[in-house]
Amino acid sequence: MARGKLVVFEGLDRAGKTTQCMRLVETFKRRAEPVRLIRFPDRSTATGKAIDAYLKGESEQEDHVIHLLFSINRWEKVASIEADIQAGITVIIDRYYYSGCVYSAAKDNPTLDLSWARHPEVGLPRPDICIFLDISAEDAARRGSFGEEKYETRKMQERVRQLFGVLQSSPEGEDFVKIDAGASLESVEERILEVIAAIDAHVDIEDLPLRRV
Ligand code: Z5A
Repeated sequence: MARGKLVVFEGLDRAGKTTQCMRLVETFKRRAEPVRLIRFPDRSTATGKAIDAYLKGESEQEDHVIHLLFSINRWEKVASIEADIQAGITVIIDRYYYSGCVYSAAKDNPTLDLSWARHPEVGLPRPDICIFLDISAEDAARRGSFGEEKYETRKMQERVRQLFGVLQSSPEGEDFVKIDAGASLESVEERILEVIAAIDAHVDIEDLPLRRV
């Protein structure tokens, strides 16, 4: 039996990640292909609840502490992600450790740069593909409701975009496929489906265990 794929969506706030993840899940279901969707942060666990309170401004956390909580929130799911992939289920992830690294590094804390931020993520399952929904901070802001959560400011989003660019030009960048997220919902979806179809061409689907970060 072929293993499932690990597909990650990344991008700025309001890039359309959740919308496109849901559409992709529907496509898989229509084709009767097994699929599971995970969103990070998963706000339902104990760490997720602490993250949620922080993002909503209901609690304070030191920069390194909140970074590590986001990382724990991913590690809590690793065993089930690996089990699903092994069982032939494709796992789609809405935000992953790339967000973890860039949002923390965007705070410009002198002891929390991209390299420090990446350490706790080393060993996570590495995705077969990271679909980066590319949108300018300006266009994302036009989609509304900026300012409700901690990082939803124009300044933060611009710095995050810059740091995603740094990640994409590092060796890690080979996992990324950039898609113009400013296009219509339907054109973005069409491009995503092309990218997913192409994964089979460059990933040995029988390969287990998965590569690691
Ligand atoms: N964070 C972190 O710091 N460290 C970490 O390790 C992780 C995350 C994992 C919460 O994340 C915050 O946590 C986030 C990063 C940080 N902070 N910020 N900023 P989240 O994933 O829970 O929340 P989010 O990224 O803010 O999700 P979002 O606002 O839902 O964005 P989205 O999923 O990319 O967008 P969407 O909900 O699909 O669409 C937004 C709107 O645009 C909606 O009205 C759509 O109908 C519309 N839309 C979508 N696509 C289109 C197109 N193509 N055209 C026109 N309109 C569109």
